[in-house]
Amino acid sequence: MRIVVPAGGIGGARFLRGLKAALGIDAPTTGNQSTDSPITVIGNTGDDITLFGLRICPDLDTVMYTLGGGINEEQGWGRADESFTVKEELVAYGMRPTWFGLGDRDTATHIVRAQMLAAGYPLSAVTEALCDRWKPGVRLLPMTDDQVETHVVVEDEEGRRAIHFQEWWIRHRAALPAEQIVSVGAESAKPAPGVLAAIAEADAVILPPSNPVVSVGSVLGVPGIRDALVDKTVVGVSPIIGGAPVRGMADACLAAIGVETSAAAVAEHLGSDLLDGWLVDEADTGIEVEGIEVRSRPLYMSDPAATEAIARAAVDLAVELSEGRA
Ligand code: FO1
Repeated sequence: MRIVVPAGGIGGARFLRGLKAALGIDAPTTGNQSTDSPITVIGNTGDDITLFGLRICPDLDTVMYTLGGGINEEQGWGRADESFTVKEELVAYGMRPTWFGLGDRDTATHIVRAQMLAAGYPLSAVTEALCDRWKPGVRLLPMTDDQVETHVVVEDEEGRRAIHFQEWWIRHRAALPAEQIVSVGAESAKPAPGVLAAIAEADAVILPPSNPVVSVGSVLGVPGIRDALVDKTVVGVSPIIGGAPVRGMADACLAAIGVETSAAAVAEHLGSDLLDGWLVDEADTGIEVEGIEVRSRPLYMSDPAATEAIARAAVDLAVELSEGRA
């Protein structure tokens, strides 16, 4: 069974760990897992930022580290056993910005990526090379090889301006009201090699509980991807439980686009032409969304077994609905 998962960072990566378990994809083995895994991840690259001459891809790295066993578990991003000597030295040189938590181990990933990009390799080839080491057990594709960056229009005492998503997210903790969220470059971006083929060949598409605006939304914003997904059976897992995001600050992003922070509103926002099924938590039992099959079950990814059960339920609903489509 081939499954495509458009994913963002922390929530998406944790869900993918459960999906691998549900499909019996065991721990990293020898050989390059990216080609023979039944799971293809279309990773969000809108979070990407260039700092200190390095190209940093937070959501691709979060998926790669989480599934490859290198993630800082409690943080959900960055490497385990990390140190910040390079960051301290950059500060000592007066380098800006100082708000980005650049870890020493993580810096090696960004150096490999910067070197390969400078040599002319596309991001998809870089990602495959990095996954040769981490063996995430899924095929990890960037949503595009073109540069697409999420920027946020804000206004404060410094005036009205657009800042990079990372500055809004990390420095301002998304507390600065966002007037607009813009995917800079999306209109001319093309799906990365293999993305449309993976979608066409998929038996099911699952939208994990990633941020529906800046993660899943960014992937859907690459021209051609959403249209390709509409033809498939798509089941989403709500990132909102009982009116609040489980983790992260999706509510700040939803407010920026005028969408209520609720499981029903997010499903309506994603669209009944895209979504066939929508898993919501028991706190949201009984909600109905026109044209979408809503099922409720516990959705807190509280431990590996719970996460695997959620992933299993998403796959089972996709199978049920795809048989209905046949
Ligand atoms: N998130 C933070 O809240 N603070 C940080 O200092 C930080 C640094 C960082 C470094 C590398 C990386 O891959 C991710 C990092 N993140 C940090 C998370 C980042 O903001 C991502 O955009 C989130 O994953 C949101 O999707």
